[in-house]
Amino acid sequence: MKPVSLIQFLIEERRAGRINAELSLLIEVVARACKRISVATGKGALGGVLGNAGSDNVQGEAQKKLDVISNEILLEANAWGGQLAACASEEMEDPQPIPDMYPKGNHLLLFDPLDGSSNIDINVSVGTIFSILRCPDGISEPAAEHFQQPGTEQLAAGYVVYGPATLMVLTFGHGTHEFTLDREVGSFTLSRRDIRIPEETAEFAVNMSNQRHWEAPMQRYVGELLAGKEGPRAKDFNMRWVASMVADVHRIVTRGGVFFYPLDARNKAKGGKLRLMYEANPMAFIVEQAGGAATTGRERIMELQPTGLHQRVPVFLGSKKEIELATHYHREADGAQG
Ligand code: P6P
Repeated sequence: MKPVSLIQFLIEERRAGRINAELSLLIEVVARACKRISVATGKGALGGVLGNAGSDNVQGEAQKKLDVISNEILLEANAWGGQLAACASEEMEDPQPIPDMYPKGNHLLLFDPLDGSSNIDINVSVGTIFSILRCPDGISEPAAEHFQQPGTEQLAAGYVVYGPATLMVLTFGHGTHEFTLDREVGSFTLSRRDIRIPEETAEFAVNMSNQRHWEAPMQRYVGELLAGKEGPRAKDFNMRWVASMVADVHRIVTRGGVFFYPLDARNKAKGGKLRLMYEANPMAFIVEQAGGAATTGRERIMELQPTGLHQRVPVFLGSKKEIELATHYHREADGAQG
């Protein structure tokens, strides 16, 4: 079968009326920026880009040089195209307006420019996560509150995983699709159309070192997985934890599974660890469009009304039946507590 490039795919989708020209162009610009990030991450020690930047981000986390470089690449690529009103990033406290000398568009772009960057120095897959929203009408200088829209308002979401291959997984509400970067040609080529995540799984991803801090329903749910064949689930489960959300989610998108970053006694005051606007919401959109589910353990992630640009939430996502069961345990425990 003749390979379909990302650009050809987007033209097909425009012809079918599933995407407009501005959004199509915006996705192409993001894809091009991620190709540059792929080159930068691929240089490793030879590029002088490993190690810490010597600064902290808005989350108070030490920034890697590649965090800052990736953020700059995405900001520069998106400044002049005319599709955006502003950008927001994990690496920046406030939204970044489009410079006055450039045309502004009707979209808002949010991103985690290099998620899992603590893995860079050990050469484990990292990734870019992005989400695209509509800019409210009449707003030329979007502020944080204009970005704070529920995940159901997303026009598109995607991630690019920089691994042995560089892959982009993308949705704009009509299925979830995967594109592989053909480095010889320099373009993303469609490699999986209409991905489906199996509803059942025997593979889970969670940082087990936090187990003693989890809430009771999470202890119960994971305890049953660990009990395996002899336990109430009557089957054995396998565990994977890359500690790079994009890599863990891509495994689930590829072969099923579930991913958890639950509330625990240490992160409860902050609302969780992972960020709603540019990690949980885009991943939830991608997973739901592939037939999976995404909750906080209590409610659907995409229905949350955001209260802050860098708001943190618990994340349960992946194979539908398992997410439903884990969420049921949490709701049941809440009900029991009254
Ligand atoms: P832990 C990476 O720092 C990240 O934000 C996600 O990519 C990843 O899933 C999680 O944190 C890993 O957290 O506690 O295992 O280091």
